[in-house]
Amino acid sequence: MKLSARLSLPVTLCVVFAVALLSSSACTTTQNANANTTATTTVTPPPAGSPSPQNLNVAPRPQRLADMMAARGEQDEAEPALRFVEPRDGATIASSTVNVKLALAGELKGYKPMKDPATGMGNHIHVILDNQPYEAYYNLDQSFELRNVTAGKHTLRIFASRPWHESYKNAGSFQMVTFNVTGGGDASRPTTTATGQTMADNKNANANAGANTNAANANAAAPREGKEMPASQAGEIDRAKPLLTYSRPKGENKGADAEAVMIDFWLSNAKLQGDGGEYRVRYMVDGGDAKFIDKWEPIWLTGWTNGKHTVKLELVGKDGNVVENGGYNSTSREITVSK
Ligand SMILES: [Cu+2]
Repeated sequence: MKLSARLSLPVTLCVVFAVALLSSSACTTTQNANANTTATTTVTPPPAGSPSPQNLNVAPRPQRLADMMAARGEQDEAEPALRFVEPRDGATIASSTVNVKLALAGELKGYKPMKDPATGMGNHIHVILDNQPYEAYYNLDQSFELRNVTAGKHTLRIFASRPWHESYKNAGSFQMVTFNVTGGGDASRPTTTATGQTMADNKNANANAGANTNAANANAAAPREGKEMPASQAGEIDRAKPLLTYSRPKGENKGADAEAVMIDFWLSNAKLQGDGGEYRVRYMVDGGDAKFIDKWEPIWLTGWTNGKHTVKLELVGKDGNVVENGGYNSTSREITVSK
């Protein structure tokens, strides 16, 4: 995949330049320039049936978010520190239900995960099993249930988030454990894709999770927060190596969230070029032009067309190649946008 992408680009450009200039040396020059900048990109035709071309632009933080931040007092300067109470790092769990229990400390400045029943929003924790889309966890007084987890090795990543899903980027906010599940209900596993992920169940599962959360607000005895997890396995992560954790966007983006869609991620062991480091985050929407994020901050993209889109986020090194780390540093998500 990576090899063919690297080969096909210079080849395509060679053909274009050879025709234009009738000179084989132009190919070499183009290839070299390309290798150095990596900013040149292929243009992929829009998917069949797409209504109109999409012209995405990077926009400043939406005013409504700036207003929310102002109304939150000091919360956005908080440095929440999370810790796994369970599962413990390296634990073996003889059940397909994995209870996630977290302790929150640190410089909180009023930060408290909690869903406001009126708005359905609030501070929360992003919980990421293996490299699946995150789940939102609001009430830390109760554990979050990862249900139907496949037997085998898993990673679990967590970090503190704001109501609009922007992560807290202080060091203590992010934690990762690996654990092993034995037994459990593997026989009923849905069929999986080559990457071990089952995307087909996400919609129903999300709808169920939403229903459960609403019920929990209405009735304290209702089931705790949780999610039926599609099958997945841990990537072979080296914790000392650079790691990009994909966070946003995911799922359905409606209304104001669809006007300006936020890209946000967590970075471990890697500093981006604009922050004095050597790494870049490469993003690609619908297989189009590769663009780069050079500071560890969220960006907002406007100009989306309604419908399904794919967003790919990758951590690349100086050489322009994805930094390998268990496959987590190149992640694609399908999202929907409805304005
Ligand atoms: Cu969130």
